[in-house]
Amino acid sequence: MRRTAIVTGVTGQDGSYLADLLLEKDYNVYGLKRRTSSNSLECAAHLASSIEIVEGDLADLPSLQRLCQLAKADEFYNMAAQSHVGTSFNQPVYTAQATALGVLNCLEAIRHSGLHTRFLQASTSELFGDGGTNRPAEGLSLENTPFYPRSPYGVAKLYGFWITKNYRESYKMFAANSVAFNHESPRRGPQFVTRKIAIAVGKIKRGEQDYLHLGNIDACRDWGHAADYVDGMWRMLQHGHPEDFVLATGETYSVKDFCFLAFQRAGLDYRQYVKIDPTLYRPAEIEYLRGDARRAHELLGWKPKIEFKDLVNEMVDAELNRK
Ligand code: GDR
Repeated sequence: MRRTAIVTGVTGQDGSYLADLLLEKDYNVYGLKRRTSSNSLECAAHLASSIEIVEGDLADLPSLQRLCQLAKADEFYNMAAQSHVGTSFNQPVYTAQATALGVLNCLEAIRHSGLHTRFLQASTSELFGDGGTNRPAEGLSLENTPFYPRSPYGVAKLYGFWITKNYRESYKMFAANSVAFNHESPRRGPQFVTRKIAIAVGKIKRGEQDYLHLGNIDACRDWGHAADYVDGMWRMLQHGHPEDFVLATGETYSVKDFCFLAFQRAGLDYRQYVKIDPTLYRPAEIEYLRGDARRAHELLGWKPKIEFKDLVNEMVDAELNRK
């Protein structure tokens, strides 16, 4: 029988890649979309005729309850959030409502639906902060790293992580957290650093922009491709029992490394174009992230396929080809 899935945040990068994957696997997909005045489908524009788009909001429990009753889904993926770390310092209350309480609303909607819908919470490496002073050599993992979030976003995600675990233990729900390190693509929102760099390379190459202003370019991230990460999330809901898994590449690069490769792809030297703007520094920063996803590899057979350099090239090429 054809399986059915609900994807919140379907108009974003992760939600749209996940919907692509589920359609390939012949699922019926219901995508939750927040009402906005522009009414744009953003990353989900190509999905308009192949999935059911339903308007609703993570902060509005009745809209989630209606969606659960309508879809009678086998799987529910919560990919929606206020997901920009920098913004969370300026909008901490909204971030808590969407990114923390939104998870509780999803779980409550499923619990009271009477259905056995499996739940995936898109959690994050931001739970770890920078891993503390004794950063493990093999990378950060749920087994070896205490949580120490460094932003209102990270703190909100921490609530989402624990409430998912709590509902799993309290109500025997199949509910799992994917603790994903940074994952990027040409569909990444323009305010995140990788896409901001890629867009700037395209504009500078076309003569539409002179400089790129960035904050902390020494920050290091474990960057993978979003298409690989949604596959990991799907595998988590096919697993024999609900568990939380880290998804990461195990490699780390600085923002400066990203700039070097991105500008090089366009035949440019980043040092001539990148300017540091101190106002883009965050009140609290995570300097270094590298994950250890060996458990996902061993138990789910998951490994990221797309390498860092290929990710940078794909993102820059998409911008260079933009008219
Ligand atoms: P991050 O992603 O905070 O790691 O969270 P982001 O791309 O915003 O920042 C990465 C690093 O780059 C530094 N940086 C800048 N960042 C932005 N956005 N803009 C700049 O101009 C800039 N200059 C330097 C940042 O300080 C940071 O160190 C992402 C989000 O997708 C989260 O939702 C997700 O949970 C985590 O990844 C895993």
